[in-house]
Amino acid sequence: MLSWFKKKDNSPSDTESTAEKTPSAEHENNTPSLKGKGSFLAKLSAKLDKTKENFTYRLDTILLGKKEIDAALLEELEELLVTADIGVATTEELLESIRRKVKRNELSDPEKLKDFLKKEIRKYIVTSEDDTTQAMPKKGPFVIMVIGVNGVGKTTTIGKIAHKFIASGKSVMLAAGDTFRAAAVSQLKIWGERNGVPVVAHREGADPSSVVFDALNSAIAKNIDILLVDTAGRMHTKDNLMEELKKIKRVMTKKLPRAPHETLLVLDATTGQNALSQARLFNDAVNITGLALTKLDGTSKGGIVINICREMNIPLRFIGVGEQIEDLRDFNAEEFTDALFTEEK
Ligand SMILES: Nc1nc2c(ncn2[C@@H]2O[C@H](COP(=O)(O)OP(=O)(O)OP(=O)(O)O)[C@@H](O)[C@H]2O)c(=O)[nH]1
Ligand SMILES: [Mg+2]
Repeated sequence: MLSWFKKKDNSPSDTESTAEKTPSAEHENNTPSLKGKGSFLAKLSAKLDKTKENFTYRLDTILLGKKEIDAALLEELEELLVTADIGVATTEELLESIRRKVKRNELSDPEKLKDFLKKEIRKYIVTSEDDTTQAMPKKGPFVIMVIGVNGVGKTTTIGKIAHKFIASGKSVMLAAGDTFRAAAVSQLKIWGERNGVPVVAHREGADPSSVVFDALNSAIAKNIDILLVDTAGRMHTKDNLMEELKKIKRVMTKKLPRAPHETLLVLDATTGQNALSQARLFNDAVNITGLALTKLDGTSKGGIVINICREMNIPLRFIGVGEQIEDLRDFNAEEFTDALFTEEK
């Protein structure tokens, strides 16, 4: 879990590598045991079922019984890729590389086409995978500010991330920076109770920056490892929202110069292309360092993963595959494509 903590540290001098501190529980999903890996994959594959119905199994139907890769087949493939929300540009590129291979006689068997697609799709995702490093600061908590429009799953994702950190032995605190609705604070408090972690909250309508400032002070005083900051997804206007987020960041910096160490944008996979426009909008306003894509279990448009990785040069950290506390996965290109292309139904 939390793969970006495992990567080698080459960050500036006030950080240190946590590689040695990473508890073994974090490696549970990377064990070489085929059996373990198999069931892990099978579970992910089952969660992606709607996308598989719409993409993988339809791809099988298109390829079934075909003798050659001709224009008609490529047309069907094009429609399939576009409807799976892989994106027009990505679809065109994929088709172009298939045509090139076919022309050079390097690809003629429709059965091999599936493998080729899988490899190409993985390449898109891998190239966008993170090689920047994030590590625990020497002083103060590692601060993760979670942003996104309303309803995408910010608060739920915070609850799930807290669970992952707790499982790996880290101490966690939550900050209720969404003061726009009273219910937002109580929802975060429920996640706090579920995880057994403290929640710093003020009352509805309070200044989110002051909540976050208090939370930072408290986290530093209590030697907390990870501070997760919830934010509002809705303000009176979009500009208000962006200004609010910028202000929260500014206030944090006053207390901890490098905070937030991660600005995590949560996107809802069921909104398809809309997720991409949100990513651009937020990134223009506040510099996003990581993405979480939720509700992949509820959509047939899981191809959006490929689209987002290709279009946004921001690492996809997590995918949400359900409403339960354990339904958050570290995103891994290989696992994802394996799960997407596994045969079992
Ligand atoms: N199926 C599914 N549902 C999810 C997932 N992540 C979140 N949800 C659900 O999405 C709904 C909205 O989640 P919240 O966490 O309240 O979203 P939010 O972004 O905090 O919303 P606001 O606070 O209103 O801005 C809830 O019903 C969650 O249970 C996921 O990965 N899969
Ligand atoms: Mg919320």
